[in-house]
This record gives sequence, structure tokens and C-alpha cells, in this order.
Amino acid sequence: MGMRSYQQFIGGRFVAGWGTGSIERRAPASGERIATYADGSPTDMDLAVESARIAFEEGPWPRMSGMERAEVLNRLAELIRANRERLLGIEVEEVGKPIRFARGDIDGAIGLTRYAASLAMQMAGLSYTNIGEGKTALVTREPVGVVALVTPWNFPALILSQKVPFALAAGCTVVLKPSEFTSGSAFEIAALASEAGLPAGAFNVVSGYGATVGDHLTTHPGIDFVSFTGSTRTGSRVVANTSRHLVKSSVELGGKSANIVFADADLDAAIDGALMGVFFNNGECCVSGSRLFVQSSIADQFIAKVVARARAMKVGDPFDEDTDIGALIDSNHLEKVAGFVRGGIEDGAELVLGGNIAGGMAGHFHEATIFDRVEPRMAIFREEIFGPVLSITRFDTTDDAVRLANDTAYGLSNYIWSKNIDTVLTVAKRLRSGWVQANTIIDGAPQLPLTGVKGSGFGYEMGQAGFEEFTQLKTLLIQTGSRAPVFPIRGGQ
Ligand code: TXE
Repeated sequence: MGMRSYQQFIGGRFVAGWGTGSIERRAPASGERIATYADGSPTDMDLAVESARIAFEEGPWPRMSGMERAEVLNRLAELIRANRERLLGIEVEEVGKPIRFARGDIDGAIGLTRYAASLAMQMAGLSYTNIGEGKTALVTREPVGVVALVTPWNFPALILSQKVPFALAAGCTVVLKPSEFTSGSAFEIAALASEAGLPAGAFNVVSGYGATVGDHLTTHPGIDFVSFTGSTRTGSRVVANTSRHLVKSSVELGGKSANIVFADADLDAAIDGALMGVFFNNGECCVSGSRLFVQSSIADQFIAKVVARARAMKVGDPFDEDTDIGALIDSNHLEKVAGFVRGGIEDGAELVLGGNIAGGMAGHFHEATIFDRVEPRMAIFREEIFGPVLSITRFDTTDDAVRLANDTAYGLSNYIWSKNIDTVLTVAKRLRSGWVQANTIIDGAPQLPLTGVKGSGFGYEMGQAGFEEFTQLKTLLIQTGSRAPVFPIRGGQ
């Protein structure tokens, strides 16, 4: 694709910034140098927040009609489509994800941007005329202000699109801190937004490390709202940061989702779902179905088929159309995944496939790995591995399945496979997660909100609810005509 070099994007243009040096990105699949991003400084962040503040207080964006904002966002969606192949290449190269799956990221970004455009037209409040004689009340919805967005490396363009167009649709202005591993698409999309007619300062991007610019942004007194996606550990730090200035936040964190297969499921579909659940995006996915629960009566056969299919999967070059599993994000992460696998073996789980770092290649590859007979006490049952590692646990009754599924610190998503509507609905109600899908997996649409419970965070992303996160209600009560004295006070005569 050619080496790319990105400066900061502040006030509608690329600027050198005040940081010293740059962050070098090497392709996780080949080790080759592919990009540099500016190593941002707190001063860059101050300038970006100030630029967003001026754009919010004085610029045209929050004052435009919903129709005008929708037009800009629809033009952005068209420009993302026109640049689809370039953005796709950047995502595949910087993340190491297989191109076959990465197409869905760019198409998803287009769909999210279009949906957000439609919401810009529908930003409405409520009115009341039943409060009393001569009284009219308006509950209006306003943009929350300058929003700080922090995104992770696993779906750079897609997660950006779960946040940025929704914030812009509401009339907010934005400062985005993308992941230091995968900042390319954020700068590309910010430039496209300018080309689409977004006013200068409405969408700023500052790259850099979490400990410097991320921390500075989320403690900044000049922001009104933070939307963060990333690890539970960093998420709780971000919430602590925002609490200093009583700033509202939404945090979408990790997961350890259950993928529950009942004996009465469409088993071929469920096998597919088991593979998709854990190997999609190399397993680097917050909603992956990384814990597979299989009803004992079908377990031997079902697991054998899952293992046979997984054995045939191809690990390798993410640009190869046949690749199922690409490279993991970096060597530290590969080591972390390998450590979980070693731990699983030591804890006594039964390794039935893979188990090794995939050798013979320049990048950070790990074999498709499956453990059977995983128990709740084991780390591979409890911790988010974020790699191509499946943990299987067998269960007998529906109660067992629900108890095992809920035995986790997380609560992002869960999946059920059964043809029995009673089973689907009763189990779905009992699962503690923001998201449940039955007979499909890692599915969705821009209209559908994503949210977590427990260690998976709080707040909404996507959907009407995700849009409303970027808004603030104002209650306006108006008295018309004459009214009774304000203080018909005792002793007042
Ligand atoms: O995440 P971090 P990391 C999980 C997954 C993965 C682990 C670590 O298990 O193995 O997290 O990934 C920025 N103030 N998920 O270390 O640190 C950081 O620069 C403000 C699940 O990459 O959470 C990046 O832009 N920001 C997750 C973003 O936070 C800070 C997706 C996320 O990085 C900061 C990614 C600070 N003090 C990882 N420190 C999901 N929900 O899908 C860092 N950042």
C-alpha cells in the first residue's frame, strides 16, 4: 500500500503538532514498516479541545439544521464508499485482520454513518400542555457539547463510526484519540469528513499513547462527555478521570460471552456459529463467543465437527482471500494469548486443537486453538483472551447453562442456539448481558444499541439510545397569560 505518514488533524487540517517524534507502526503480519503517526503531546490535545470548543460555541455545525447535518454525513458515507478499497487495505494492514471479514467493517462504517444522518433529522423532544392553566412545557434535546472519543485497535474504522457520526449528527464537536496501533483510518476519515463539508474544528484527531494524550483528554476540563471503547482496566481509569470534573461517560469494555448450544438447535448453523463466534477478527472482538457451552447429549459429535472445521482453517496473510485467521495486533498480545493457552494446559483443560504460536511466518500468528472440559475455576474460562482460543464446557440442564453463562465478571453479549422458542426466550431473559442473540452470532444493525452490564461497562452505542448519549435534555416551562401570585404566602397580607 505504500508507507503512510500522518500528522495531527486539528481545526480542519493536518498540522505537525507539538509532540516530539512519531509512533512507528509495523504490519503485524509481516513486520514491515507501514505507517507513522504523530506521537501526540498534551499541548496537541489542548489545541484540539480548544478547536472543538470554538467550533461548538461559535461555529456553524451545532447551528445547522438537521437536514444540513444529514447532508454532510451522507456525503461522508459516499466518500467512505468511494475510498472503500484504500480504507479496507489500511484496516487489513494495520490490524492484521483477514480481508474477507474486514470488508464488513467498511460497509458497516458506511451503514452507521447513513443511519446517523437519518437521526440528525429526528432529533426531537417532548411537549406538554397538560400541566396547568396557561402553561406549556418543552423538553428539548440539545447536543451535549464537546465530546472526547477514545477507540481501540480491533475495529478502528467501525468503532469510530459507532461514535463519530452519532456525535456529529447530534450537533456535537469531537476530539478523537485513536489507538496508537491503528490510527490510519481515523485520519483518513477525518480528512474525508472535511471533504464532505464538515466545518473546521468539528472533528479533530490526535494520535498518541493512552498514558499521555488519552489521559490528558479524559481529564480535560474542556470536554463535556467521553465515549470510550477498550479494556476494562483502562475503562475504569477513564471513568475515574471523568469523575474529577463530573463529566458524563459511556464505556464499552471487554467481554467473555457465552455461546450456548442446546441439543434441539440447527446443529450445522450452530457449528458455523461456534467458529464465527471465536475466530472472527482473529478472536480480537469484544462480543466474541469465546466460551462455548454444549449440551452433553450432543457434545461429543458436535465438538468433533467444530474441531474438524477449525483444523481446516487457514492462518496466514490477511490479504489472502482464503485466510481465516490473520496476525494478532502485536508481539506482546501474541505472548499474552500464548500465556493463556499455557495456563489452560496447566489448569487441566483438554487441548483438542492447536495450542501453539504459528511458526514459520514473520508476523504474530497463533493457531486456532480449542480446549474442551474447561471449568469455571480456570483463567481461560474467566479472562478475556482476545485471540483465536475457544473454551468449551459441557452442560446438562438449562439451569446449568444459565448459571455457567452468568458466572463471569463481564456482561456484554451472549448467544443461544435452539429451535425451541420457550428455551430461547426464557434463557435470554435470565442471561445478564446487554446483548443476546439467538440462532445467529456477532450480528447486528445500526439501529440496534450495544451496551454492557457488570464489567463490560455502561452507556449505549449505536441505535437511538446511542445517539441520545450525545444529547442533553433541557426543560423549558412557560407561563402565558395572567397567573396566580408566586408567593400566596402565609402572613403576606
Ligand atoms: O486496550 P486499552 P489495549 C481488551 C482486550 C485486549 C486488552 C488490552 O482484552 O487484550 O483490552 O488492549 C487508550 N486514558 N480490549 O491495551 O488500553 C488507548 O491508547 C485514556 C477490549 O489496547 O483499553 C486506546 O486508544 N485513554 C476492547 C484505547 O484506550 C487511554 C478493545 C484502548 O486501549 C488510556 C480493545 C488512558 N489512561 C481491547 N490508556 C473491546 N471492548 O472491544 C490507554 N488508552
